[in-house]
Amino acid sequence: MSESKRLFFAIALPEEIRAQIVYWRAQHFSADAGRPLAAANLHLTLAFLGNVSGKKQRALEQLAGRIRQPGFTLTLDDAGQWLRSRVVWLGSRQPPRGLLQLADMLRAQASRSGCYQSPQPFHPHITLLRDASHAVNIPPPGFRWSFPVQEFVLYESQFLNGRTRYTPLNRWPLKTEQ
Ligand code: 2AM
Repeated sequence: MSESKRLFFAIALPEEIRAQIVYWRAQHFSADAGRPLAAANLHLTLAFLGNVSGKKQRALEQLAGRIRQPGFTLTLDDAGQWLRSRVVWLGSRQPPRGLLQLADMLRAQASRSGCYQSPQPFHPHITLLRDASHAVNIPPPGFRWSFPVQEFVLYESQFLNGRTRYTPLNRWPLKTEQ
């Protein structure tokens, strides 16, 4: 039997946006605010799958390949902190409908395939800091980060040598924006 992998579907961020976010984060948050995610790891999760066997991974990939959703523009114009999960995040004041529909579909497919999905509503976000256990001042994002989303990605999450690494395993295009 093949080994299981810890998987999630997400949206990748363009490299230049990641660089701008990391610069903004370094300017506004001191070292004791929390543990910053590496620039390469910044992403927006659509559906967390947990530990998945090779067989289930292939089934989920087939289902993902059937999704015919339009692309959309993602604007990162909101930031906040969740003290319960101890994260500082970036997000959208008005998440695009395409993003919410895509996440709904992937979460429904995951749930039907036996991957536990939290009953909590989906709050699209990009985690910037982990272990942010005390309230910090969150400035508004300095300027609007906007970019077209034309695909979604299946990532493997690994913890190796004390570091978390997200490796893209597969990706699927969204339909061209109208
Ligand atoms: P987070 O950044 O808000 O913690 C990989 O762990 C990605 O899956 C992260 O973006 C994480 O969101 C998300 N995720 C959602 N549910 C999770 C869970 N139960 N355990 C770990 N990660 C989860």
